[in-house]
Amino acid sequence: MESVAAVSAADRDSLPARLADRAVCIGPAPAGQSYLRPEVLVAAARGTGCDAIHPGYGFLSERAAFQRLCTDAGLTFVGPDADAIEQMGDKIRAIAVARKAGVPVVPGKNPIGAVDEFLTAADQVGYPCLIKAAAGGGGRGMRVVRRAGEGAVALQSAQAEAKAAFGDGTLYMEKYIERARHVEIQILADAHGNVCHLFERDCSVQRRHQKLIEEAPSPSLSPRLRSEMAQAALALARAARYRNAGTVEFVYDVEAERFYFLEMNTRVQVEHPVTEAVTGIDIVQEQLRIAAGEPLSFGQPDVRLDGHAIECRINAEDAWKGFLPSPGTITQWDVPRAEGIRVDTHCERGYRVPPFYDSMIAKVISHGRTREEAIARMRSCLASFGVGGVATTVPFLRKAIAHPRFEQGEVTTTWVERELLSDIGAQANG
Ligand code: MV4
Repeated sequence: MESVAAVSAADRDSLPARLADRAVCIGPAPAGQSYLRPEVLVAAARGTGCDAIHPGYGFLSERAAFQRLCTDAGLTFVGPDADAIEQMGDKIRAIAVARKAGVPVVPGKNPIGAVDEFLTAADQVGYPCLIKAAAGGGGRGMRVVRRAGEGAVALQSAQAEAKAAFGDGTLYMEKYIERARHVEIQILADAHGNVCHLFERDCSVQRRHQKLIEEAPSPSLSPRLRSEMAQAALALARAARYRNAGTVEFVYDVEAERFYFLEMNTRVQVEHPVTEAVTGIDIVQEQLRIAAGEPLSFGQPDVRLDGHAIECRINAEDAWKGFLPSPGTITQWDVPRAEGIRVDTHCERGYRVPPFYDSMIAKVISHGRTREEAIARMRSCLASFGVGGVATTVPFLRKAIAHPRFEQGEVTTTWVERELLSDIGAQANG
């Protein structure tokens, strides 16, 4: 397969532009004038003779209208169809599909309109509860409500925020699971009725809903719960007649040892390499097979867990200044090569990290026979990971990986902000 990289002016001379068979410039550096312009991307694909567009994991990857535009232009969109994107993009519809498929959902109420409606529902499910935006996802526009008196203000501000951010102020509420882990199941489904899961990833190490470290398998799940969660994800994918790669996100209640469906992401995710490491399955290759109408290259019995994998996201940010972005020219780029280490990056010495985009500059994935070995390999890789010219999250990640709570595999979603940052003397705010 030949590849064409669609790049903005800022990325014209970048490593991915050179790695692709061809690169085509789709506009000026600001994303709104390049990567976020559906018509321009489709025209560039057609103009270079492409058959398909892989949308990646940012920008337009979960825009139903972009999928439709591709299809109408005779291009294959490497992902699910527009109806599936739309259905899962509406978190209330997604919950309805999950419930109908017999997947556990968090006690709550949707949608929620007036304050009295919220208060009645909150009395039933109990405090604390969580207000979420139907058009949100990924944690944007959420409000924890700890007592009835906070309800009115929380509802009003959540609605205003949702309306401003998504153009849709529809809200719903759930019981807030306080001691929670974020666990998600990778699925792949082809056009021939094969729906397989690739087990789970644990993404509990987050700060402000930005994932920092992910791993597979989850250190917190028993084999029984792992299997139940995977079956739940398959049931949802089947009920949604889902095709291509997707991730079914759950919240795992550590105290009750129960899991609940949260939402489904209809794209390949940043953290997919940990799943590739422990299953040996190339997820992007399977996405391309599926999009081409071919069957999956494996069946469910072929999917077995091999060891443990951890991913650290390396961002051009200064964790000691509240994760302040640090764009600029990379003057040193020494990436260790070692057994059980994969580094995905678009960076090299001399590259200018643009101020326009996400600050992630690399992903380090370690793989070992055990979690201990994966941690040891990650630790040794981070110890010799040398970047100059921009601040990075490497020093922060070294401390996170070495923290006893992480080593014990015991952290919950609030760990970074409630414990880790003060333990290591980093600043929680910019
Ligand atoms: C929750 C939750 C606990 N209880 N819902 C965050 C991302 C989005 N997909 C949904 N998220 C959560 N939903 C209920 N009912 C915990 C999270 C959550 C989280 C919450 C606060 C701070 C950090 C978090 C990290 C991951 C998940």
